[in-house]
Amino acid sequence: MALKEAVRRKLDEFRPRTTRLAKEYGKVKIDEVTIEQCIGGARDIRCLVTDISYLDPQEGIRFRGKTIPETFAALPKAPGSEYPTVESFWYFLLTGEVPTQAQVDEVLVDWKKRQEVPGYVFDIIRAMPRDSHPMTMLSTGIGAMQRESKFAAYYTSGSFNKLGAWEYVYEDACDIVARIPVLAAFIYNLKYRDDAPLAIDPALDMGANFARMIGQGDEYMDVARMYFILHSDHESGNVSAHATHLVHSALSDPYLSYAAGLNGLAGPLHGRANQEVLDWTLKFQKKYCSNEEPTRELITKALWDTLNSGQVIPGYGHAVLRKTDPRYTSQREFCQKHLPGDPLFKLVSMIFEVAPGVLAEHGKTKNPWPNVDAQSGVIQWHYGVKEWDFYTVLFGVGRALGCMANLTWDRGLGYAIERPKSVTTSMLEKWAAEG
Ligand code: CMX
Repeated sequence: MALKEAVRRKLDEFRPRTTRLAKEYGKVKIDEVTIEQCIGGARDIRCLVTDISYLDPQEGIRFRGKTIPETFAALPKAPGSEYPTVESFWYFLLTGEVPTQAQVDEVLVDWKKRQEVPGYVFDIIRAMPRDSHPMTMLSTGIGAMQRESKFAAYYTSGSFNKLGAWEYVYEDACDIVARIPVLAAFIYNLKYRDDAPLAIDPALDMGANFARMIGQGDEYMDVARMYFILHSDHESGNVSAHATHLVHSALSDPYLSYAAGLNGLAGPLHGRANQEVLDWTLKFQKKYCSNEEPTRELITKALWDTLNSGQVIPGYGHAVLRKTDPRYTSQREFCQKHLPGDPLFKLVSMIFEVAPGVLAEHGKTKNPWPNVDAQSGVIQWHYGVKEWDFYTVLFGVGRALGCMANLTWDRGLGYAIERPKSVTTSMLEKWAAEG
Protein backbone atom coordinates (compact mmCIF):
# COMPACT_ATOMS: atom_id res chain seq x y z
CA MET A 1 0.00 0.00 0.00
CA ALA A 2 1.62 3.27 -1.17
CA LEU A 3 0.07 5.30 1.65
CA LYS A 4 1.59 3.13 4.37
CA GLU A 5 4.99 3.33 2.68
CA ALA A 6 4.67 7.12 2.41
CA VAL A 7 3.87 7.33 6.14
CA ARG A 8 6.85 5.07 6.90
CA ARG A 9 9.13 7.32 4.84
CA LYS A 10 7.84 10.47 6.53
CA LEU A 11 8.23 8.96 10.00
CA ASP A 12 11.78 7.88 9.21
CA GLU A 13 12.55 11.46 8.17
CA PHE A 14 10.92 12.93 11.28
CA ARG A 15 12.18 10.62 14.03
CA PRO A 16 15.75 11.99 14.17
CA ARG A 17 14.32 15.52 14.54
CA THR A 18 12.19 14.50 17.53
CA THR A 19 15.00 12.46 19.09
CA ARG A 20 17.50 15.32 18.67
CA LEU A 21 15.10 17.88 20.17
CA ALA A 22 14.45 15.69 23.21
CA LYS A 23 18.10 14.73 23.71
CA GLU A 24 19.99 17.91 22.89
CA TYR A 25 17.45 20.64 23.59
CA GLY A 26 15.20 18.96 26.14
CA LYS A 27 15.73 21.66 28.78
CA VAL A 28 14.96 24.66 26.54
CA LYS A 29 11.96 26.54 27.98
CA ILE A 30 9.05 27.25 25.63
CA ASP A 31 6.44 28.37 28.17
CA GLU A 32 5.64 29.24 31.78
CA VAL A 33 2.57 28.24 33.77
CA THR A 34 0.47 30.64 35.81
CA ILE A 35 -2.05 29.98 38.56
CA GLU A 36 -4.77 31.23 36.23
CA GLN A 37 -3.84 28.55 33.69
CA CYS A 38 -3.73 25.86 36.37
CA ILE A 39 -7.26 26.65 37.47
CA GLY A 40 -8.50 27.67 34.03
CA GLY A 41 -8.25 24.49 31.98
CA ALA A 42 -4.55 24.71 31.02
CA ARG A 43 -5.49 27.36 28.47
CA ASP A 44 -2.70 28.30 26.03
CA ILE A 45 0.02 26.23 27.75
CA ARG A 46 2.33 25.00 24.99
CA CYS A 47 2.92 21.39 25.90
CA LEU A 48 1.55 19.27 23.04
CA VAL A 49 3.13 18.48 19.68
CA THR A 50 1.39 17.71 16.40
CA ASP A 51 2.34 18.25 12.78
CA ILE A 52 -1.08 17.33 11.39
CA SER A 53 -2.62 20.79 11.85
CA TYR A 54 -1.94 24.13 13.54
CA LEU A 55 -4.47 26.63 14.88
CA ASP A 56 -3.51 30.29 14.75
CA PRO A 57 -5.76 32.48 16.95
CA GLN A 58 -6.18 35.09 14.20
CA GLU A 59 -6.02 33.04 11.03
CA GLY A 60 -7.66 29.78 12.12
CA ILE A 61 -6.76 26.26 11.14
CA ARG A 62 -4.11 25.10 8.69
CA PHE A 63 -4.07 21.45 7.75
CA ARG A 64 -0.49 20.38 7.06
CA GLY A 65 0.45 24.02 6.48
CA LYS A 66 -2.47 24.82 4.17
CA THR A 67 -5.49 27.04 4.93
CA ILE A 68 -8.94 25.63 4.22
CA PRO A 69 -9.23 27.26 0.75
CA GLU A 70 -5.68 26.12 -0.11
CA THR A 71 -6.50 22.58 1.03
CA PHE A 72 -9.68 22.44 -1.05
CA ALA A 73 -7.85 23.86 -4.08
CA ALA A 74 -4.83 21.55 -3.86
CA LEU A 75 -6.40 18.12 -3.41
CA PRO A 76 -7.79 15.91 -6.20
CA LYS A 77 -11.55 16.37 -6.48
CA ALA A 78 -14.31 13.81 -6.52
CA PRO A 79 -15.61 13.25 -10.09
CA GLY A 80 -17.85 16.16 -11.12
CA SER A 81 -17.37 17.85 -7.74
CA GLU A 82 -15.82 21.07 -6.51
CA TYR A 83 -14.70 19.33 -3.29
CA PRO A 84 -11.89 16.83 -2.72
CA THR A 85 -12.69 13.30 -1.70
CA VAL A 86 -12.26 12.47 1.96
CA GLU A 87 -9.85 9.76 0.81
CA SER A 88 -7.51 12.33 -0.76
CA PHE A 89 -7.68 14.43 2.40
CA TRP A 90 -6.78 11.36 4.51
CA TYR A 91 -3.66 10.79 2.40
CA PHE A 92 -2.77 14.46 2.82
CA LEU A 93 -3.32 14.48 6.61
CA LEU A 94 -1.24 11.36 7.13
CA THR A 95 1.70 12.37 4.93
CA GLY A 96 1.55 16.14 4.30
CA GLU A 97 1.77 15.35 0.58
CA VAL A 98 -0.88 16.09 -2.02
CA PRO A 99 -1.71 12.68 -3.49
CA THR A 100 -1.96 11.83 -7.17
CA GLN A 101 -5.29 10.52 -8.45
CA ALA A 102 -3.78 7.02 -8.54
CA GLN A 103 -2.82 7.29 -4.85
CA VAL A 104 -6.34 8.47 -3.99
CA ASP A 105 -7.86 5.59 -5.93
CA GLU A 106 -5.73 3.17 -3.96
CA VAL A 107 -7.04 4.58 -0.65
CA LEU A 108 -10.57 4.34 -2.00
CA VAL A 109 -10.17 0.64 -2.82
CA ASP A 110 -8.45 0.01 0.53
CA TRP A 111 -11.32 1.62 2.50
CA LYS A 112 -13.85 -0.52 0.64
CA LYS A 113 -12.02 -3.61 1.90
CA ARG A 114 -11.88 -2.28 5.44
CA GLN A 115 -15.36 -0.80 5.82
CA GLU A 116 -17.28 -3.86 7.01
CA VAL A 117 -18.64 -3.31 10.51
CA PRO A 118 -19.03 -6.64 12.36
CA GLY A 119 -22.65 -7.72 12.86
CA TYR A 120 -22.28 -7.96 16.65
CA VAL A 121 -21.67 -4.18 16.77
CA PHE A 122 -25.01 -3.56 15.09
CA ASP A 123 -26.67 -6.04 17.48
CA ILE A 124 -25.27 -4.18 20.50
CA ILE A 125 -26.58 -0.85 19.23
CA ARG A 126 -29.95 -2.37 18.35
CA ALA A 127 -30.22 -3.61 21.94
CA MET A 128 -29.92 -0.05 23.26
CA PRO A 129 -33.07 1.98 23.96
CA ARG A 130 -34.02 3.64 20.65
CA ASP A 131 -34.05 7.06 22.33
CA SER A 132 -30.41 6.77 23.47
CA HIS A 133 -28.44 9.75 22.22
CA PRO A 134 -26.82 8.90 18.87
CA MET A 135 -23.42 9.95 20.24
CA THR A 136 -23.81 7.33 22.98
CA MET A 137 -24.57 4.80 20.26
CA LEU A 138 -21.55 5.88 18.20
CA SER A 139 -19.16 5.74 21.12
CA THR A 140 -20.61 2.37 22.20
CA GLY A 141 -20.18 1.06 18.64
CA ILE A 142 -16.55 2.16 18.41
CA GLY A 143 -15.82 0.80 21.90
CA ALA A 144 -17.51 -2.53 21.11
CA MET A 145 -15.48 -2.87 17.91
CA GLN A 146 -12.29 -2.85 20.03
CA ARG A 147 -12.36 -6.64 19.73
CA GLU A 148 -11.12 -6.13 16.15
CA SER A 149 -8.09 -4.05 17.16
CA LYS A 150 -4.92 -5.15 15.40
CA PHE A 151 -2.85 -3.00 17.76
CA ALA A 152 -4.38 -4.73 20.83
CA ALA A 153 -3.70 -8.15 19.28
CA TYR A 154 -0.13 -7.11 18.50
CA TYR A 155 0.38 -5.86 22.05
CA THR A 156 -0.64 -9.21 23.53
CA SER A 157 1.18 -11.26 20.86
CA GLY A 158 4.40 -11.36 22.87
CA SER A 159 6.39 -9.74 20.05
CA PHE A 160 5.50 -6.12 20.81
CA ASN A 161 8.17 -3.76 19.64
CA LYS A 162 8.03 -0.01 20.26
CA LEU A 163 9.43 0.91 16.85
CA GLY A 164 7.04 -1.26 14.87
CA ALA A 165 3.93 -0.46 16.93
CA TRP A 166 2.84 2.42 14.71
CA GLU A 167 2.08 0.00 11.86
CA TYR A 168 -0.68 -1.61 13.93
CA VAL A 169 -2.03 1.79 14.98
CA TYR A 170 -2.06 2.72 11.30
CA GLU A 171 -4.05 -0.45 10.49
CA ASP A 172 -6.62 0.30 13.21
CA ALA A 173 -6.72 3.96 12.17
CA CYS A 174 -7.54 3.03 8.56
CA ASP A 175 -10.15 0.52 9.70
CA ILE A 176 -11.79 3.11 11.97
CA VAL A 177 -11.97 5.90 9.37
CA ALA A 178 -13.36 3.43 6.82
CA ARG A 179 -15.94 1.95 9.22
CA ILE A 180 -17.15 4.98 11.15
CA PRO A 181 -19.30 6.38 8.28
CA VAL A 182 -21.02 3.00 8.01
CA LEU A 183 -21.61 2.90 11.76
CA ALA A 184 -22.94 6.48 11.75
CA ALA A 185 -25.26 5.76 8.82
CA PHE A 186 -26.51 2.63 10.58
CA ILE A 187 -27.35 4.70 13.68
CA TYR A 188 -29.11 7.32 11.54
CA ASN A 189 -31.19 4.72 9.72
CA LEU A 190 -31.99 2.83 12.92
CA LYS A 191 -33.18 5.91 14.75
CA TYR A 192 -34.80 7.99 12.07
CA ARG A 193 -35.44 5.82 8.99
CA ASP A 194 -37.18 2.79 10.45
CA ASP A 195 -34.00 0.72 10.47
CA ALA A 196 -33.63 1.07 6.67
CA PRO A 197 -30.91 -1.24 5.31
CA LEU A 198 -27.55 0.30 4.44
CA ALA A 199 -27.24 0.77 0.70
CA ILE A 200 -23.44 0.65 0.39
CA ASP A 201 -22.26 1.50 -3.12
CA PRO A 202 -18.79 0.01 -3.70
CA ALA A 203 -18.10 2.40 -6.58
CA LEU A 204 -18.51 5.60 -4.58
CA ASP A 205 -16.06 7.63 -2.50
CA MET A 206 -16.67 7.96 1.23
CA GLY A 207 -18.67 11.23 1.15
CA ALA A 208 -20.85 10.10 -1.75
CA ASN A 209 -21.40 6.70 -0.19
CA PHE A 210 -22.40 8.31 3.10
CA ALA A 211 -25.04 10.36 1.28
CA ARG A 212 -26.40 7.16 -0.28
CA MET A 213 -26.35 5.22 2.99
CA ILE A 214 -28.56 7.77 4.78
CA GLY A 215 -30.94 8.04 1.85
CA GLN A 216 -29.76 11.42 0.55
CA GLY A 217 -29.53 12.47 -3.10
CA ASP A 218 -26.48 13.45 -5.13
CA GLU A 219 -26.61 17.08 -3.98
CA TYR A 220 -25.72 15.95 -0.44
CA MET A 221 -22.47 14.28 -1.55
CA ASP A 222 -20.47 17.50 -1.49
CA VAL A 223 -22.08 18.47 1.81
CA ALA A 224 -20.72 15.26 3.32
CA ARG A 225 -17.25 15.67 1.78
CA MET A 226 -16.98 19.30 2.89
CA TYR A 227 -18.37 18.60 6.35
CA PHE A 228 -16.06 15.67 7.14
CA ILE A 229 -12.96 17.52 5.94
CA LEU A 230 -13.78 20.76 7.79
CA HIS A 231 -14.42 18.93 11.08
CA SER A 232 -11.40 16.65 10.89
CA ASP A 233 -8.72 18.33 12.96
CA HIS A 234 -8.15 21.44 15.06
CA GLU A 235 -4.66 20.79 16.44
CA SER A 236 -4.19 18.72 19.60
CA GLY A 237 -5.51 20.59 22.61
CA ASN A 238 -9.27 20.43 21.98
CA VAL A 239 -11.20 17.95 24.12
CA SER A 240 -11.80 15.23 21.51
CA ALA A 241 -8.28 15.26 20.06
CA HIS A 242 -6.62 15.54 23.43
CA ALA A 243 -8.77 12.80 25.04
CA THR A 244 -7.93 10.46 22.15
CA HIS A 245 -4.22 11.25 22.42
CA LEU A 246 -4.20 10.97 26.22
CA VAL A 247 -5.94 7.59 26.33
CA HIS A 248 -3.72 6.19 23.59
CA SER A 249 -0.62 7.39 25.44
CA ALA A 250 -1.32 4.52 27.91
CA LEU A 251 -1.10 2.23 24.85
CA SER A 252 -4.86 1.77 24.83
CA ASP A 253 -5.72 0.86 21.26
CA PRO A 254 -7.25 3.32 18.77
CA TYR A 255 -10.82 2.02 19.35
CA LEU A 256 -10.68 2.62 23.11
CA SER A 257 -8.93 5.92 22.52
CA TYR A 258 -11.40 7.26 19.98
CA ALA A 259 -14.40 6.15 22.07
CA ALA A 260 -12.96 8.47 24.75
CA GLY A 261 -12.53 11.25 22.19
CA LEU A 262 -16.15 10.83 21.08
CA ASN A 263 -17.37 11.03 24.67
CA GLY A 264 -15.62 14.39 24.95
CA LEU A 265 -16.95 15.57 21.61
CA ALA A 266 -20.47 14.85 22.91
CA GLY A 267 -20.18 17.72 25.43
CA PRO A 268 -22.23 20.89 24.81
CA LEU A 269 -19.19 23.16 25.09
CA HIS A 270 -17.48 21.13 22.34
CA GLY A 271 -19.05 19.22 19.42
CA ARG A 272 -22.57 19.12 20.74
CA ALA A 273 -22.73 22.90 20.32
CA ASN A 274 -23.90 22.34 16.72
CA GLN A 275 -26.99 20.55 18.07
CA GLU A 276 -27.46 23.34 20.62
CA VAL A 277 -27.29 25.99 17.87
CA LEU A 278 -30.18 24.45 15.97
CA ASP A 279 -32.11 23.95 19.19
CA TRP A 280 -31.54 27.59 20.19
CA THR A 281 -32.47 28.92 16.75
CA LEU A 282 -35.67 26.89 16.43
CA LYS A 283 -36.76 27.75 19.98
CA PHE A 284 -36.09 31.40 19.15
CA GLN A 285 -38.35 31.14 16.09
CA LYS A 286 -41.10 29.50 18.13
CA LYS A 287 -40.95 31.82 21.12
CA TYR A 288 -40.22 35.19 19.51
CA CYS A 289 -41.38 34.93 15.92
CA SER A 290 -44.63 32.93 15.93
CA ASN A 291 -46.49 35.91 14.41
CA GLU A 292 -43.72 38.03 12.98
CA GLU A 293 -40.55 37.87 10.90
CA PRO A 294 -37.27 37.71 12.85
CA THR A 295 -35.64 41.10 13.30
CA ARG A 296 -32.31 42.22 14.72
CA GLU A 297 -34.18 43.62 17.73
CA LEU A 298 -35.87 40.30 18.48
CA ILE A 299 -32.58 38.44 18.09
CA THR A 300 -30.83 40.90 20.41
CA LYS A 301 -33.54 40.37 23.02
CA ALA A 302 -33.30 36.57 22.72
CA LEU A 303 -29.50 36.67 23.02
CA TRP A 304 -29.68 38.80 26.16
CA ASP A 305 -32.38 36.53 27.63
CA THR A 306 -30.04 33.58 27.11
CA LEU A 307 -27.06 35.37 28.63
CA ASN A 308 -29.08 36.75 31.55
CA SER A 309 -30.31 33.26 32.37
CA GLY A 310 -26.64 32.24 32.77
CA GLN A 311 -26.36 30.18 29.59
CA VAL A 312 -23.83 30.46 26.79
CA ILE A 313 -24.70 31.46 23.22
CA PRO A 314 -23.99 28.21 21.39
CA GLY A 315 -21.77 28.45 18.33
CA TYR A 316 -19.96 31.57 19.56
CA GLY A 317 -16.63 31.91 21.33
CA HIS A 318 -13.54 29.75 21.24
CA ALA A 319 -10.72 28.76 23.55
CA VAL A 320 -8.02 29.61 20.98
CA LEU A 321 -9.57 31.54 18.08
CA ARG A 322 -9.93 35.32 18.32
CA LYS A 323 -11.59 35.88 14.92
CA THR A 324 -14.44 34.31 12.96
CA ASP A 325 -13.65 30.62 12.51
CA PRO A 326 -12.64 29.97 8.87
CA ARG A 327 -14.61 26.72 9.11
CA TYR A 328 -17.66 28.93 9.74
CA THR A 329 -16.72 31.12 6.78
CA SER A 330 -16.22 28.14 4.49
CA GLN A 331 -19.68 26.78 5.31
CA ARG A 332 -21.20 30.26 5.01
CA GLU A 333 -19.74 30.54 1.50
CA PHE A 334 -21.27 27.16 0.67
CA CYS A 335 -24.66 28.47 1.88
CA GLN A 336 -24.31 31.71 -0.09
CA LYS A 337 -23.71 29.67 -3.23
CA HIS A 338 -26.12 26.77 -2.76
CA LEU A 339 -28.88 27.93 -0.42
CA PRO A 340 -28.90 31.74 -0.37
CA GLY A 341 -32.68 31.99 0.03
CA ASP A 342 -33.00 29.41 2.82
CA PRO A 343 -34.96 31.06 5.69
CA LEU A 344 -32.85 29.37 8.38
CA PHE A 345 -29.63 30.49 6.68
CA LYS A 346 -31.00 34.04 6.56
CA LEU A 347 -31.82 33.86 10.26
CA VAL A 348 -28.39 32.46 11.17
CA SER A 349 -26.81 35.25 9.08
CA MET A 350 -28.84 37.80 11.02
CA ILE A 351 -27.65 36.26 14.29
CA PHE A 352 -24.07 36.62 12.94
CA GLU A 353 -24.72 40.35 12.43
CA VAL A 354 -25.98 40.82 15.99
CA ALA A 355 -24.36 38.25 18.32
CA PRO A 356 -20.74 39.49 18.27
CA GLY A 357 -21.91 42.96 19.38
CA VAL A 358 -24.08 41.53 22.15
CA LEU A 359 -21.29 39.24 23.38
CA ALA A 360 -18.78 42.10 23.28
CA GLU A 361 -21.14 44.28 25.35
CA HIS A 362 -21.73 41.37 27.73
CA GLY A 363 -17.98 41.53 28.17
CA LYS A 364 -17.12 38.03 29.34
CA THR A 365 -16.02 36.02 26.32
CA LYS A 366 -12.56 36.63 24.91
CA ASN A 367 -13.87 35.84 21.44
CA PRO A 368 -17.33 37.07 20.43
CA TRP A 369 -17.09 35.57 16.93
CA PRO A 370 -18.81 32.43 15.59
CA ASN A 371 -17.15 29.03 15.55
CA VAL A 372 -17.71 26.06 13.23
CA ASP A 373 -20.87 24.96 15.03
CA ALA A 374 -22.82 28.17 14.36
CA GLN A 375 -23.26 27.35 10.68
CA SER A 376 -23.07 23.59 10.20
CA GLY A 377 -26.59 22.64 11.29
CA VAL A 378 -28.21 25.00 8.80
CA ILE A 379 -26.73 23.08 5.88
CA GLN A 380 -27.82 19.73 7.26
CA TRP A 381 -31.30 21.10 7.92
CA HIS A 382 -31.57 22.49 4.39
CA TYR A 383 -30.76 19.12 2.83
CA GLY A 384 -33.28 17.32 5.02
CA VAL A 385 -31.09 15.97 7.83
CA LYS A 386 -33.33 17.59 10.40
CA GLU A 387 -32.63 15.32 13.37
CA TRP A 388 -30.25 17.71 15.05
CA ASP A 389 -29.23 15.40 17.86
CA PHE A 390 -27.41 13.52 15.06
CA TYR A 391 -25.21 16.49 14.10
CA THR A 392 -22.47 15.69 16.60
CA VAL A 393 -22.26 12.18 15.12
CA LEU A 394 -21.42 13.80 11.77
CA PHE A 395 -18.76 15.82 13.59
CA GLY A 396 -17.45 12.55 15.09
CA VAL A 397 -17.13 10.93 11.66
CA GLY A 398 -15.03 13.87 10.46
CA ARG A 399 -13.01 14.18 13.67
CA ALA A 400 -11.96 10.52 13.35
CA LEU A 401 -9.73 11.57 10.42
CA GLY A 402 -7.70 14.00 12.52
CA CYS A 403 -7.59 11.86 15.65
CA MET A 404 -6.53 8.73 13.75
CA ALA A 405 -3.85 10.56 11.75
CA ASN A 406 -2.53 11.96 15.04
CA LEU A 407 -2.47 8.57 16.78
CA THR A 408 -0.51 7.07 13.90
CA TRP A 409 2.08 9.81 14.27
CA ASP A 410 2.03 9.66 18.09
CA ARG A 411 3.03 6.02 17.96
CA GLY A 412 5.38 6.50 15.03
CA LEU A 413 7.32 9.10 16.98
CA GLY A 414 7.05 7.11 20.20
CA TYR A 415 5.40 9.77 22.35
CA ALA A 416 5.42 8.99 26.06
CA ILE A 417 2.52 8.24 28.36
CA GLU A 418 0.96 11.60 29.29
CA ARG A 419 1.23 12.46 32.94
CA PRO A 420 1.16 16.15 33.90
CA LYS A 421 1.79 17.00 37.56
CA SER A 422 -0.97 18.25 39.86
CA VAL A 423 -0.56 20.53 42.86
CA THR A 424 -2.86 21.37 45.79
CA THR A 425 -4.83 24.56 46.45
CA SER A 426 -2.62 25.19 49.53
CA MET A 427 0.45 25.08 47.32
CA LEU A 428 -1.11 27.61 44.95
CA GLU A 429 -1.94 29.85 47.94
CA LYS A 430 1.63 29.60 49.19
CA TRP A 431 3.08 30.53 45.78
CA ALA A 432 0.50 33.33 45.46
CA ALA A 433 1.63 34.78 48.83
CA GLU A 434 5.26 34.53 47.80
CA GLY A 435 4.43 36.48 44.60
N1 CMX B 1 -21.79 32.82 25.40
C1 CMX B 1 -21.74 33.32 26.66
N2 CMX B 1 -20.65 33.35 27.43
C2 CMX B 1 -19.52 32.90 26.86
C3 CMX B 1 -19.46 32.43 25.54
C4 CMX B 1 -20.66 32.38 24.81
N3 CMX B 1 -20.72 31.89 23.57
N4 CMX B 1 -18.19 32.04 25.28
C5 CMX B 1 -17.48 32.27 26.40
N5 CMX B 1 -18.29 32.79 27.36
C6 CMX B 1 -17.93 33.09 28.74
C7 CMX B 1 -17.38 31.84 29.40
O1 CMX B 1 -18.43 30.98 29.83
C8 CMX B 1 -16.58 32.43 30.53
O2 CMX B 1 -17.48 32.81 31.54
P1 CMX B 1 -17.09 32.63 33.10
O3 CMX B 1 -15.92 33.53 33.31
O4 CMX B 1 -18.32 33.05 33.83
O5 CMX B 1 -16.74 31.19 33.28
C9 CMX B 1 -16.02 33.71 29.90
O6 CMX B 1 -16.87 34.01 28.78
C10 CMX B 1 -14.59 33.56 29.39
O7 CMX B 1 -14.54 32.46 28.50
P2 CMX B 1 -13.48 32.42 27.31
O8 CMX B 1 -12.12 32.42 27.93
O9 CMX B 1 -13.79 33.44 26.29
O10 CMX B 1 -13.81 31.01 26.63
P3 CMX B 1 -13.34 29.57 27.10
O11 CMX B 1 -12.02 29.30 26.47
O12 CMX B 1 -13.43 29.39 28.57
O13 CMX B 1 -14.46 28.63 26.44
C11 CMX B 1 -15.91 27.87 24.74
C12 CMX B 1 -14.51 28.39 25.07
C13 CMX B 1 -15.96 27.44 23.29
C14 CMX B 1 -16.20 26.64 25.62
C15 CMX B 1 -16.94 29.01 25.02
O14 CMX B 1 -16.69 30.10 24.15
C16 CMX B 1 -18.37 28.56 24.88
O15 CMX B 1 -18.94 28.04 25.86
N6 CMX B 1 -19.01 28.77 23.67
C17 CMX B 1 -20.34 28.28 23.43
C18 CMX B 1 -20.34 26.79 23.16
C19 CMX B 1 -19.70 26.49 21.81
O16 CMX B 1 -20.05 27.08 20.80
N7 CMX B 1 -18.82 25.50 21.80
C20 CMX B 1 -18.20 25.00 20.55
C21 CMX B 1 -16.74 25.38 20.36
C22 CMX B 1 -16.18 24.76 19.11
C23 CMX B 1 -16.09 23.28 19.24
O17 CMX B 1 -15.32 22.79 20.06
O18 CMX B 1 -16.83 22.56 18.56
